[in-house]
Amino acid sequence: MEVGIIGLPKSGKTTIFNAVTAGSAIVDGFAKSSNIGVAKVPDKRLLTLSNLFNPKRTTPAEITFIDLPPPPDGIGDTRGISGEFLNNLQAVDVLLLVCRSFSDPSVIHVDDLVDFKRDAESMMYELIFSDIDLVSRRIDKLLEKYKGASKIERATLDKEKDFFIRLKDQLGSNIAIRDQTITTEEWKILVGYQLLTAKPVIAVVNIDENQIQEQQAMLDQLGLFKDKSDMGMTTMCGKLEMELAQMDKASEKEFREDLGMQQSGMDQSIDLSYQVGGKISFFTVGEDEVKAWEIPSGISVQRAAGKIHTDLERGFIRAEVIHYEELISCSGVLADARKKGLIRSEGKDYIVKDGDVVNVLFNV
Ligand SMILES: Nc1nc2c(ncn2[C@@H]2O[C@H](COP(=O)(O)OP(=O)(O)OP(=O)(O)O)[C@@H](O)[C@H]2O)c(=O)[nH]1
Ligand SMILES: [Mg+2]
Repeated sequence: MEVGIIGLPKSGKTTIFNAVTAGSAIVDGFAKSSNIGVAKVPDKRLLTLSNLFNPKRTTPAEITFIDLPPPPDGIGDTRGISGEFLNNLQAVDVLLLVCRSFSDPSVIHVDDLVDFKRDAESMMYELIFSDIDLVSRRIDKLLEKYKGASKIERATLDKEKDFFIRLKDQLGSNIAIRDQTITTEEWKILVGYQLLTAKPVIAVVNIDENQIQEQQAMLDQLGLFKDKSDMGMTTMCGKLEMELAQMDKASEKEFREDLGMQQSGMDQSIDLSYQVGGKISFFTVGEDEVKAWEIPSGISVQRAAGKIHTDLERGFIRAEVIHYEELISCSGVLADARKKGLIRSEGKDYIVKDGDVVNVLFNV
């Protein structure tokens, strides 16, 4: 899964990119090219399994983060999302919107005053404008095609045109594609368009350390991101998290405890990206490796097997499945779980659940 980090110039995108990927991309000057890095999805269950199986390798699920520099003249105030920047945004699965709330006077702000709510809203408008533009272009193309079309062809074109006009009207009323009522049939038409407001979004408010106490009150102001399965929000002390992420694990732990930071803003951003992106994890266990695998929620065990190796999907026979909690109830001893009848035999259509421990039997 790919998460694209966007935001106004100097909002702290690269700083947050470094924090989530423990990277060290340069945070100075106006960025011109993207930074790409990988974050490990924090999962306590994986660590517990690793302690039980003592494997040679323990491999967490991963998310790719891309720090996307805005065009030189910036975005916001309908300066527009276009060109390469648009292509880059279209290619990601989830958008992570950085909203500046830190108030360092030495860091310029495009709009004199620091106001994370205004910035979040204006960025969300930008995404809407970009989609209106894309949809309008599609409508124009359809009208063009209409001229030389037969009566039957026109009926099909009419249907599609009406659909796009409906999308455009609602976008015009500030309703994102993800919030519009769209049938499964209609979604099929939209595949390939990569409309930006169809993508899940999480807002990360980049706060000062002295705003930690106010973080809940701040998030309450972002109603737009609340109570929706494909939206999320969190606060993060970008600069501090970046410094912590670059420390060795032991010092980092000590500092976090001193600062009273429970789940870090960094882990929350990674977790949220996973959730809003509709991802779940299943596990494979063994002496060699204990591993968490990222899959879209709702897929069959046969397709999930393909994530491990295409041979496992192609030659799939059946899967032995036990849920993490059940395996833990047997202290991770598979033989005990088997005796108790907790290891189920599942066919190809079984829908994998978050936390399933899976062993695929296959033949190629
Ligand atoms: N005080 C404070 N400064 C921050 C924080 N996050 C970023 N900065 C500073 O703000 C400046 C810009 O940060 P970047 O991470 O480069 O911001 P950006 O959005 O990537 O900037 P561009 O790519 O140039 O648009 C740097 O000097 C950072 O050190 C923060 O949480 N607190
Ligand atoms: Mg940057």
